Amino acid sequence: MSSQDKKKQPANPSALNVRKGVDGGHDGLPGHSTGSGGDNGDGPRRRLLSAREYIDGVLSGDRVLLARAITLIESNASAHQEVAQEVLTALLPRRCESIRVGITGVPGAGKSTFIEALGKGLTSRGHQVAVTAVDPSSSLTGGSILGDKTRMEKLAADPNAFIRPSPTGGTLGGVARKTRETIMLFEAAGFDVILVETVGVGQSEIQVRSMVDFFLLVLLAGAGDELQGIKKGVVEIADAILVNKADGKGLAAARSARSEFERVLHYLRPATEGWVTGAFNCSSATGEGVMEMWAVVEKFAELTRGSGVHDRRRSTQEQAWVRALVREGLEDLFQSHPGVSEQMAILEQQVARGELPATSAARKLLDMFRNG
Ligand SMILES: Nc1nc2c(ncn2[C@@H]2O[C@H](COP(=O)(O)OP(=O)(O)OP(=O)(O)O)[C@@H](O)[C@H]2O)c(=O)[nH]1
Ligand SMILES: [Mg+2]
Repeated sequence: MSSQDKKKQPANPSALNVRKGVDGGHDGLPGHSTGSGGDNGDGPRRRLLSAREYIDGVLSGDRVLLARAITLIESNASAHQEVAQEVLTALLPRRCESIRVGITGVPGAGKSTFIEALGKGLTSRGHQVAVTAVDPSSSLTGGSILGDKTRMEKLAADPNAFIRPSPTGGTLGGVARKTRETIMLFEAAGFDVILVETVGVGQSEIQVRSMVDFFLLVLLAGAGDELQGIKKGVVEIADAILVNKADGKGLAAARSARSEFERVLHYLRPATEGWVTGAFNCSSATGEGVMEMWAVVEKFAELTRGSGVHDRRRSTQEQAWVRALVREGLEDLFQSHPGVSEQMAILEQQVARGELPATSAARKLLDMFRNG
C-alpha cells in the first residue's frame, strides 16, 4: 500500500482528544477529558478486543481504535502483551513511509509551541502528523511533557493530527519500548510525520535519538552559558540546532546565539554521515522560520534516502533495539533467579569489604545462574 493510499481522514474526529497512558496520572491537555465516560477507548473496564479488531481499526485510520491499540501495547499485562505482539506483527509490513523527528531542549525552550506551529503548518500541507513524547519522569511526577504545560491545543483539535502523551510507568527502557511500538502503530495508521518530544536532561534523548531519523535540539539565547545545562553530548547527536524565540526584544540575541552555535558546531563531528549540522532561528510564537526549519528536515530526508544512510540507520536502530530487549530480558531473568538474588547481596558485601575480587563474585553469580 502506498503512503498516498494510507492518507485517510479519521473515522471519528471526536476521538482526537489527548489520551492518558495506561497507568494514568498523565492526563494530557487541560480541558480535554480523559475520563472514563464515553467511548474514549482507554477505560480499564473495557473488553479486550481481538487482534483482528485492533489491526483493522488501525489500518482504517479509526482514531478510537488507534488509541486503544496504543493502550494495549503500553500495558504490561502478559495477556495484553501477547495480543499486542500479534497486532504489531500484522501491522509492521503495512506501515507508510514516514519522517521521524525527535525534538529536545531544556524546559521552556518552546518545544511544544514549536511542535504546535510546525504540526499546523504540516497538516495544512496535507500531512498526517502524530506527536508523542518520552518523559521518564512522568512515571514519578505525573509528567510535564505534553501534560498541563502543553501549548498544543490547536494541533490537538486538528483532524489530521494525533497527540499521545508519554507512556507512563516503568524504566526509561520500558517507556522507550512503548514509544517505539507506538510509532509503528502511527505509521500503520497512515501518519507520515512523527514528532517525538523529550526533555533535554538525562538519558531520554539518547533513547529518542535511537528511534528517529532527524534529531532537533531547541535552545534559547541568553539562558546562561551557551550549552544551557544541555550536555555537550546532546549537541553531538543533533542534526540541527534551533534557537527559538527569535522575536520582539529577543530577536537580536537569538540571532547572535545562532551564529555562536554555528561556530561551536564547526568543531564537532556531524551526527549523520554526509550531513552538515547547522544552527537556525525561528519564532514558534509568530511562526516565522518554522516551515523553513521543516525545509531543512525535508532536505535531510532527501539526502539520506538518496545516500542509503536513512535505510542503514533504520536497520541499525532495529538491530540495536533487539539487542537491548534481549539484554533487558536477561537482566530480568538474572535478577529474578532465586539463588542469585540471595547471593548477590552477600557477595557484593564481600567485594565491598575487599575480601573477594569483583570478577570472582560475578563469576560465582553467573555460574549459579547457568546451573539453574
Ligand atoms: N516570545 C516567544 N515565546 C515563546 C516562543 N515559543 C514558546 N514561547 C513561550 O515559552 C514558554 C514555554 O513554551 P513551551 O512550548 O511550553 O516550552 P517547552 O520547551 O515545551 O517546555 P516543557 O514542555 O516544559 O519542557 C511559553 O510561555 C511559550 O508561550 C517564541 O517563539 N517566542
Ligand atoms: Mg513541552
